[in-house]
Amino acid sequence: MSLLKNFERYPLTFGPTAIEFLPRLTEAVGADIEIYAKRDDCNSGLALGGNKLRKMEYIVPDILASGADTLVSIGGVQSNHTRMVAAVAAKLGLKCRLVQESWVPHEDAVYDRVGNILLTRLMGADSRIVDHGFDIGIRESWQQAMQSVRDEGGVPYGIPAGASVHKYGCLGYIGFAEEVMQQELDLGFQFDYIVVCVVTGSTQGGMIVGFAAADRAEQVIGIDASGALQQTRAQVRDIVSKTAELVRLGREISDQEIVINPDYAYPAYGVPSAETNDAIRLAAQTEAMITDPVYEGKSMQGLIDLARKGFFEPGAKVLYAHLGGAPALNGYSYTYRNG
Ligand code: 5PA
Repeated sequence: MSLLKNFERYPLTFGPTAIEFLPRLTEAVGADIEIYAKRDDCNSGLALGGNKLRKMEYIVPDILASGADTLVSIGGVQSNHTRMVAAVAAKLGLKCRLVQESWVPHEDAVYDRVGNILLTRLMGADSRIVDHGFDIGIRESWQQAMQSVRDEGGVPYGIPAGASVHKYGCLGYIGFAEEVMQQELDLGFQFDYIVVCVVTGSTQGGMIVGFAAADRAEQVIGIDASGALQQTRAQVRDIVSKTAELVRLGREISDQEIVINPDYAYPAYGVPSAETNDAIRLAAQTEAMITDPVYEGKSMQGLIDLARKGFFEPGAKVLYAHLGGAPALNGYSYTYRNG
């Protein structure tokens, strides 16, 4: 029985996302495992899709009930999340005000004009760039943006960074876990590990709660891309506990069930290492699967490295959760000028 049966969902995605075997990547990695991907990067027709739409499906009913006329959210300049909030606003006929902070120490002549922020502006959002550095918590600039909407006579609906500390932010990825378990029945086997990028926490958090219902939470391997492990771990811990209670999981989730590997976030949030770039190139050149330097490239790097180090036992079936994010590549055009 679904943990989500009492929660309303407003469809923004095409439905269950594809799971595909990645034979050429599996071979190139050269470990005795099989690599699959679940393609949440191809989940919707809204502005190139991605993980935030799964989260937003369970937040939209609350937005509509609130009577708000403006969505307010926050992220970095190349935030995928704010692109998705802008998309949802456009689709619902609401206004959108975004605070885009300088989260990434990256210099590129067109960084603030291409990729996510270009799409965000194109969808009519009022996007305001501010100077603050990286932080996944509740931000003053976000609260100020809400106030500025009120001052103008509007009714704001606030969505925190990555929709993560929102009451319903984790529900979408509980749905992901339930969807995987359903797909496993059709595939005729179970995955041994699910590898997922973690920053603000509700993607992995939802998976942990969803898989915990089958006592499989420890199979969810979070690869930190925040470079702020303690804060990210504390945020995942907090939202997992609150969400387990919200959906009446019926038991506590232990610290051991929250697995986050910090080894691939270097040198900084939003800055790819040479090894991240190698992973991005390998996935692109073997499977035409496009990953980005901020999030998915780091979880791909983690998957490849862990596989080569023997972290996954022989014969393991590993599911890479592809959460989207490719538009940010445009902000790194110099890095990939030769491929
Ligand atoms: C993001 C997040 P969580 O924030 O739920 O942990 O997800 C991490 C993640 N992959 C993984 C992609 C493509 C993502 O966009 N992005 C944020 C954004 O502002 O875009 C919330 C940070």
